[in-house]
Amino acid sequence: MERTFVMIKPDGVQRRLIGKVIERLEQSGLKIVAMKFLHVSKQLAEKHYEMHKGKPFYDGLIKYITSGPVVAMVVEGLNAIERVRMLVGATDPQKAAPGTIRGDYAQHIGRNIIHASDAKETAEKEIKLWFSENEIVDYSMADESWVYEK
Ligand code: IDP
Ligand code: MG
Repeated sequence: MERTFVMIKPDGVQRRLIGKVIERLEQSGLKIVAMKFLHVSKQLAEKHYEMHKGKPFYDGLIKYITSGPVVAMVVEGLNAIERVRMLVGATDPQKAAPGTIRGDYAQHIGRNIIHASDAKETAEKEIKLWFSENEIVDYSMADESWVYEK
């Protein structure tokens, strides 16, 4: 099964949306295999968003992501990377469809609640950056044969 990295950003935590966001991931049949609550250091934030260095929103983005605690997760499931991106919605909440997390809970591109890896390589890289191997838990769910035919 595919794995992806998901983070509930500081605005999601401050607005008490942790439960609602996790509920959406769980309801779709995705499985959480790692989770932690932490204040992101400037160093981790810069590493995580290194591809955006030099962009006009970069400084604000680092400030935002380090402004309060976040929930970091590894989520597993069939096509988890693309599936989670679909549940999350477009980067700009103004363009995110209703029914998506950003479409339902956010207003502004600079306060868009949640991060999710966008491709196989970034998912691998981000999971390694945020979690050590022994923080990822291997287990089965009781309803697996009801979520997946095989
Ligand atoms: P993504 O989170 O949907 O993958 P990216 O383009 O990778 O979107 O941008 C990373 C994050 O940077 C966004 O989620 C958002 O928090 C922030 N961001 C992107 N573009 C802007 C912008 O134009 N203004 C403010 N923040 C932005
Ligand atoms: Mg991105």
